[in-house]
Amino acid sequence: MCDHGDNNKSNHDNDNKPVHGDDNNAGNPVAEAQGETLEAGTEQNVPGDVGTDMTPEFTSGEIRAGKALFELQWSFVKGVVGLQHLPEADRPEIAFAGRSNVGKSSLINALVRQNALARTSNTPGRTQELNFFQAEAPLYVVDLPGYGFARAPKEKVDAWTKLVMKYLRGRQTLARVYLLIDARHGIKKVDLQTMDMLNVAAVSYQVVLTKIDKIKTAQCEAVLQATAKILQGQGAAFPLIVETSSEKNIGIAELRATIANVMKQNI
Ligand SMILES: Nc1nc2c(ncn2[C@@H]2O[C@H](COP(=O)(O)OP(=O)(O)OP(=O)(O)O)[C@@H](O)[C@H]2O)c(=O)[nH]1
Ligand SMILES: [Mg+2]
Repeated sequence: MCDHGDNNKSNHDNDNKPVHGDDNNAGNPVAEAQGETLEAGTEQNVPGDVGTDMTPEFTSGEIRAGKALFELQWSFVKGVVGLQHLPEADRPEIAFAGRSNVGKSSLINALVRQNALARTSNTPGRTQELNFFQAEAPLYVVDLPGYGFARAPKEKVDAWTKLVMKYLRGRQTLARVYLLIDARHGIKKVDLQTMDMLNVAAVSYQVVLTKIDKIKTAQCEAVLQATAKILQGQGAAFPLIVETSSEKNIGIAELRATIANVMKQNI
């Protein structure tokens, strides 16, 4: 998937192109999202921008389930500044974590195909609350403030970093954390600290490389290998890495598919 030359818009992101296979749940996107993957083993794997050992391969059913999940109307529920304000833990949730400016909010917007559901900015420290999003599906999507450097007062950054870590450690219904890593920089010390914390708390997490449009294929392959090597020693890490570009819509269909799988496994 690192092979992302000019023509490398993800094969799976042509929203007008139906994926092959019967469409028994047509008209009911949630049922489709939950049902299609049951047959996944019988469907043909989707060819295209997958092909390293550690990048996921998906069946057309899984890709379709992901697509259906994020075709739903996603909306903002609330911004949380203290754990006492968390919404009721009545459904699985996934959260997007990572250093400030890594592209968490942009990735959520790419998933839901909306430019401004989650607020983004050039300035590190844009997201300052735990922002919850929902749709007609049993899943919360949570956009987290970034850790590391942020252009905001230190006390504020310390407070939201503490809140994020507490949330990540303690939220019962957190089904998976998507840990975003800027593909230009790879895993940094502060990411390793977060991974350690998630390992200790036994919270499942999966690494997503972001902004791969900004680097060449060889560099992307190198960071992918280096990341996979680090993940081998991490107890709670899901071993497969998703490489993405929100800007160029690369890897977004695959990420949707992993999320649909997580939702299915947790309801
Ligand atoms: N080229 C490129 N730029 C991206 C991509 N994803 C995000 N960006 C840019 O990176 C900057 C930060 O994006 P955000 O989505 O706000 O990052 P964030 O991780 O939510 O940042 P905080 O909320 O501050 O922690 C913005 O200027 C985005 O336009 C990508 O895939 N490719
Ligand atoms: Mg943000």
